[in-house]
Parts: sequence; structure tokens; C-alpha cells
Amino acid sequence: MRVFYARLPCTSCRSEYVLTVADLVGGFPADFTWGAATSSYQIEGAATADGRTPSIWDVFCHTPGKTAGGDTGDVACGHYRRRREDVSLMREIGITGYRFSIAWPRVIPGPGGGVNHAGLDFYDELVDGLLAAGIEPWPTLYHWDLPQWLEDAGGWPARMITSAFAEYVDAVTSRLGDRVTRWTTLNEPWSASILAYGLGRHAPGRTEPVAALQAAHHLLLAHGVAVGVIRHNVAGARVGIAMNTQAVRAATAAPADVSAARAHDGYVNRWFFDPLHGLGYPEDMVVRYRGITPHVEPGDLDQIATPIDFVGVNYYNAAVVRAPGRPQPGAFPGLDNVEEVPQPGPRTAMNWPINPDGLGDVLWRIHQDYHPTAIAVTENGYAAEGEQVTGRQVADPQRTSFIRKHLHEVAKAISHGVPVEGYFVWSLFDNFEWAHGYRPRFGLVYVDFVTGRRTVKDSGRWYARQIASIVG
Ligand code: GCO
Repeated sequence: MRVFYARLPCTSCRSEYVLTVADLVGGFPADFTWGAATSSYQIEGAATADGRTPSIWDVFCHTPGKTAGGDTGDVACGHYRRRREDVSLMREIGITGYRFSIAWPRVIPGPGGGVNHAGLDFYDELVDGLLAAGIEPWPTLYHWDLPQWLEDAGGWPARMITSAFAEYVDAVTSRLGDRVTRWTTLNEPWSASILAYGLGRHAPGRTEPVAALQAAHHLLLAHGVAVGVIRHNVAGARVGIAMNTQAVRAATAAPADVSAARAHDGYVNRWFFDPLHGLGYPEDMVVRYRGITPHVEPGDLDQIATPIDFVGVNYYNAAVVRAPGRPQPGAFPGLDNVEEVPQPGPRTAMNWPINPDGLGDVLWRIHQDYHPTAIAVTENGYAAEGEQVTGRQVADPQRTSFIRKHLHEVAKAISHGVPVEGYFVWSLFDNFEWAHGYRPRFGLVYVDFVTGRRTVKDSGRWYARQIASIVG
């Protein structure tokens, strides 16, 4: 397996990212999905409505010191109440697919597995609204809002979670599977395990590396189990999983830096991609994780590798990696001789570098190394700080430029035979950005968090024009 992503060999592409409508029309298939993405806890609010119980994120946010400014998702964008207005906005922008997630604690609010039909009604109505607007629903079943009662029972590190997830998935897909065929099981298993249980930066805020890798294993296993449940309940289902991805580059050709880059790639990408594609856990990482590797039961790896219909790629940036002079304090075990080198150039409000070419690299690499049937870019977007409504306009040229450059990479990948079938901007709305609270704004649509008022940003208008010129 290669560590580095080969640059796409493209002689016809301009070095300048000037993407005209003609480029886009030529670069994307007619049935390409033009989307935008959100997740339940980040936009819905209505934290106690219609029988919803707390998730690990409610508890985490209400724990002092865990999120910037003590921000919570209690109200967020108020999407739960404004769902009709929000679907109208989507229609105005013209997206053809909407990626959202379903809140597990709305559906199974407590022990015993009883289904809360009032919670499912919300999604039922949302799906009907989307279909009436000509927008394909792309629900994700787990985007990090684990019911707190399940965390209290052990959370993702406990094996019982896989059957609890299967019951929840059964409830959702039995209700919506007559109208929804696109299903994403999980969002970003790396974040939901390593960030949440290993580094403590996401809910539930545990710093237990053994639990983190066990959680990662159970997330992958739960995904594999869910694929079977979905296929059983949904005729013609197209099932996938949304993955963290990062383009990884060694800072120099020195063997120590190359080895550090390989380790970082194993940590973020291969530990998850390899088992999903039937390759098991990567041997070099098993060695690095000695003493904290997960307990794996017979049959687990086959279950994890259950064939899927698409791989979702969440892409934000590339990492340039070197071997540091001395061990890195606070690193995840096995990764203390790995260091990310700050890259020059502009950054987003998340302090992330901007590396559009890394998206091309990631798409090419996944295609080459794993041969998935199809790929969808399930998240890609730009965070800004301090955006404002002036008149009825929000000027956000950097976001438009960011999206355009990344779409250019998608078009190039498609032209080189990578089967990319959709692209979703993260995010439709400014929303609750986890531990960063409401400061970074990712939306195509500006949200006034005091009044709830929505204003389509210039980038949203630009995206609308691109879609209109292609989709008609
Ligand atoms: C993630 C999540 C989103 C984030 C977005 C920006 O990738 O972290 O899927 O919920 O909000 O990526 O950080």
C-alpha cells in the first residue's frame, strides 16, 4: 500500500483554478448529486421536544469548560421547528441531495428499546418535504449524538452497542425505507472514537486509548451489522459510510519523516479504510498500538467488510508530517514520534490549511487502493469568522473560491475515471461546530443565532447558479 497520494496526472488542467460553467458542465455526469450537509445536533435544537432525551453531546456541552463559550446545541439553528422554511431554502439553492442525520435519542429515548414514534414523525415529515421539493434525502444514522443512557451502559467501547445500533437502525429504516434508498451508517468513525474516547476533545470526553480503539472496532462492526439491517428493510438500498480522510505528505524524503507520514496515514485513514475493504487492521499500526489493540471476535472482520455501495469522503485538508526531535506530549499512543508541520498560506477559521489538491489525491488514492463501487464527497467546506449580513447580503468570496477549487479537483478525478457521484458542501447552515461552539461559520446560509433568521450568502447564490447551469 502506498503512503502518499500520487498527484493526478493531468496535462490539460490549468494551473490557475478558474472554473467556468463550461468546465463544470463537461466535468460532471448528468446524474451527479449536488448537495449540502448538516447533522442533527448541530442544527436541530429542540433538545427536549417530543420525547427526546439527552445525548452525550447535551451532557458534554453542559459540562463547564468543554465547549468554547459554554455553547450548546440546545437551540442551534432551530431547524426542528423551521423544517419547512429550511426545505424551501434548499429548493431555492437548487440542491439535488440533502445530507442530514437522525438523532438516535429522539428515536430510542431510553432503555428497553421502545421506539418514540413522535421523534420519527419529524424525519418522516422532513423526508416528505424533501421529496416534494425534488431533493434526494441522504440520511446518516449516526452523527455522534449517542443517547446518554447508552453511554451510561458503556457507550461505544462496550460490545452491546452493536445490537443497540442495529435495533435503532431497524426502527428508522422500517419507518423511512419506503421512501429513502440512500443510507449512510456512520459519520467519521475516527472522530467518534479517537477524538471522543481517546483524546477527550469530543463527547463523551473520555481519555482512554484502549476504550478508543475498542470504540473504533465497535463503530466499524455496528456499521457492518447495519448494512444488513438496511438491506433487509429497504428495497434498492444504496448504503455507505462517511469517512474522515486526510491527504498525508512527508515533510522531507528522510526515512524518519516518511515513516512518520505512514504512521499518521495509518492513524487517520488506513486503520478504518483497510478493515472496511477486507484487509483487516494494518499490520504496521497493530505494532504501533501494541497493548491497546481492540478485542476482535471471530467473524468481526468479515462483518465489517460487508460490501457497500459507496464510500463517503469527508475532506477538509492535507497534513504535512515529520518525525519530531523529541516525543510529542499528549499524542495518541504509538503516535508520539509523529508531528504535523504548519503549512504556509491562508487558513480557515478552524485554523486548517487550504489544500484543494489534497482532495484530488484522496479521491485518486481511495480509487486506486480500495476500488469502491462509488464515492461521494459527503463533506467539504470552509469556516469563516465574523461574517455579517450587510443589507440582505453576506459577502464570503473565500468560501466560493474554496468550493470552486475543490470542485475542480472532483471534476479532474472524474475525468481520470474515479467514480465520484456526488458532492456535499459542509454546511448548508452556519451551525454548532462542536467544541468550537458557534464561532466558526461553515454555512452557505447565514444564521442569526439570536433571531434564527436565515440569509443565503453569496457562496450559496454562486452554488445555486452552478447547479442551475448544470442541472437546468
Ligand atoms: C466533521 C463533522 C461535521 C463538522 C465538520 C466541520 O467532519 O467534523 O462531520 O459535523 O461540523 O466536519 O468540522
